[in-house]
Amino acid sequence: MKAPIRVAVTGAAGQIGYALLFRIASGAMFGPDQPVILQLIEAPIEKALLALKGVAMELDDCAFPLLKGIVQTSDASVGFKDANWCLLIGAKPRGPGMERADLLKDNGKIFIEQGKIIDAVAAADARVAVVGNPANTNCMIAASQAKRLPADRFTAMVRLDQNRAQTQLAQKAGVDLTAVKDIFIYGNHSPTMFPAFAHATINGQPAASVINDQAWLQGPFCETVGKRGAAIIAARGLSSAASAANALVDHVRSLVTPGAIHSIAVKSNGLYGFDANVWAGMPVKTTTPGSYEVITGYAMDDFAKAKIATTNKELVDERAFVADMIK
Ligand code: NAX
Repeated sequence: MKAPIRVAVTGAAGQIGYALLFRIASGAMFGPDQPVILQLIEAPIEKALLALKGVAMELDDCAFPLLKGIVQTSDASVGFKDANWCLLIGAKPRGPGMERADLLKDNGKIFIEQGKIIDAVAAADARVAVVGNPANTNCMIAASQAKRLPADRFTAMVRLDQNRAQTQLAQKAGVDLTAVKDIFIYGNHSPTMFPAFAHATINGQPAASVINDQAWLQGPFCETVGKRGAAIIAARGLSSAASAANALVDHVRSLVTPGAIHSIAVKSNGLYGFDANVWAGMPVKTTTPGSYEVITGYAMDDFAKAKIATTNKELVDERAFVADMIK
């Protein structure tokens, strides 16, 4: 039996946490032979900590063979201690009438603190995956605090957008989901992100020629993927949770599987028209478990360049809002 790995999860008693923890404990994220210790971190609020206690009781009641321990805490320095993976889901939601700049600043404080603590106490091989919104910029903020851990350990999740795009293409073409490959998300996890349909394939053929409807690809397809989160809130009365948790399982699973090709948001070095040092969704190939290289060489047409410019501008604007915090 392998030694257990420590997986820290913030916002563990929230919606996504509730849909996620059972899948980590069952082996879906790290594989059926990898034991885990869950280090669950919640806000120091009585109601949240009580809810966390209930979640931990349910985890116990599942009798998962791979689950070797549960830590419950509101102290991040306890929760991130020796963690091999830090899954940052907890964030402040946007309240009524709240400006985007205020949301960025309030979350900035959380992610500055968590970035510092992770850098101080997490395991030497620690990897960080950010889900809490605005995920890309929160990830950049957390990474900005790290002196020990390199920036490529910090990734933000765009996998839910990738999964949404894959399903939309399969449904439009009337093919099985698994026939769709190489659909990657560029940019911000927000309605501006760009699902680069021109590089996707369906049964090995260019998706654009199989679907043969450029107006749909440029219009309704991009719009449906971009606004899917809002459509789910309108239908369910709550934001995406199970699909977000599933996407995080996929994000981490792909990152620990050498050879996997997928989209994650990583620190830009100027590729594909993104400003250096914003965290942007890109195609990557996992090299060794937890490490990746950005896939280069995809050609962008004028439509793609314009979409990337828009999502890049949003990322640059978000960075400007928090620039004074991360100096
Ligand atoms: P919930 O409000 O259900 O849960 C969030 C939990 O985080 C709460 O239990 C809260 O007490 C806790 N929390 C707040 N501040 C904390 C802190 N400093 N330390 C530890 N815990 C803290 O939200 P949920 O639906 O689970 O969504 C969580 C985040 O994911 C939100 O920011 C949401 O916008 C974001 N999402 C990101 C997605 C993505 O693709 N990147 C998709 C889904 C989701 O919208």
